[in-house]
Amino acid sequence: MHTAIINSDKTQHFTELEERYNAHNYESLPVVLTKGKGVHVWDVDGKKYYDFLSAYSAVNQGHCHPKIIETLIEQSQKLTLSSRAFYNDALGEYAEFITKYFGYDKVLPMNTGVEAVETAIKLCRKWAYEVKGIAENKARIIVCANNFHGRTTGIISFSTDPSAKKNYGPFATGFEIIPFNDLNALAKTLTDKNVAGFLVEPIQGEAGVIVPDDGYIAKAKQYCADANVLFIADEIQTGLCRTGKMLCCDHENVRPDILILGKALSGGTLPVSAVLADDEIMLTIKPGEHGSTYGGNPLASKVAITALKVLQEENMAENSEALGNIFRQELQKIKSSHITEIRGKGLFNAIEIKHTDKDAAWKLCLELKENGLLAKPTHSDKIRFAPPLIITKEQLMECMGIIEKSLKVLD
Ligand code: IF1
Repeated sequence: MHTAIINSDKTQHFTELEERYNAHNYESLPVVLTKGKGVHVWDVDGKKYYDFLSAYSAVNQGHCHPKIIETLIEQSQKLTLSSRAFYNDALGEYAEFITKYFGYDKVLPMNTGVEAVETAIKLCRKWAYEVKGIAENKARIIVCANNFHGRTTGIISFSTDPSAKKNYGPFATGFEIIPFNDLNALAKTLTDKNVAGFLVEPIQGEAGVIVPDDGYIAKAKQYCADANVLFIADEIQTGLCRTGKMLCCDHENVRPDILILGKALSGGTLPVSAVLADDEIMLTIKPGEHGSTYGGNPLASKVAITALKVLQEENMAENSEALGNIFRQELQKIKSSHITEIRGKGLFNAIEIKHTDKDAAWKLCLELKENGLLAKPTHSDKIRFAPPLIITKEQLMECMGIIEKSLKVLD
């Protein structure tokens, strides 16, 4: 546990309330937020911050985007949930919209990201047995070391992070872990005829924004195609313009066999996730075999349409690409001996901190907070910088000043 000086009664009240009654499954930065608009959030004392986490890329469109909120309010006064026991007049419209938007035959709607990953795994296995012809229970799915795909018992079964797994076993089988960004390792595992799919984040987020070599995604896709293995892209965090293209796979003109989306699919208003695939894969799941009470609800359906529309209307991919380049250039110019690496694509970036104090990244985040910018350390020595994609160049330059000033705390 890190300690921090809390110098406001309100902050103390709300942090204590959470600590007293809420499970201790997070170590939050000591700031209590009450309002968000665009690239900014405000704490309970009225202090304004730039949000450089964007709720882990769920608010790519900016906090409380007016069009998304308008849709949310409008639909919430009409029909929020029908269950899939009946049809509703929003899901079909959404399904048509999102499948045409990304170019797939079908969508399977879920809620959280991890549910969508679970769905993709089930789809992949069904396809393996019913289309590819793998013998029952023999299908294997290849994943990468240092992956992050969520927190269910199924998904953590193939995590390599001890803190995600310890004392949560026994674990599910049928997964093989290979190093990320290693085409030889992939080629080797693909010789096994029981391999059904390769599940990968095009850039590893939780691992610290690990960008693979140029060509890795395209070649991995090609190797999978040659081996009749499904290429499954977890774009929950990298998708929806975060990395400077609509999908991170677009950087290499790769169309995944199964595409997984979440987070910004609702612009941060409610949990909405989706799995996209063509009929050969999607129609292997039959009525009654998979679903979710809230999946495909009318409120989520309408909100997701608007959330996707505004990404395009406001050119968020282009802005992410352009400002991401500026961000990394400007960061290079700040000559801090404590930054050992700057990496990223679009507005999905991270720095690595080297310091004798192992709490340096945490301390830097506290200083950034003091100076009006919120970011969160990961793995103790990395900080992710991922502002909403509507940030302007002027705002970004102001943030560079905050970062430069804050880095002095480490001198
Ligand atoms: C937490 C990380 C970010 C994801 C990818 C699936 C999911 C996620 C690629 C699951 C979720 C979140 C979850 C959040 C922290 C966060 C995170 F550091 F853990 F990895 F963003 F970088 N696939 N990522 O990134 O989606 O079920 O949460 O909707 O605290 O666990 P979910």
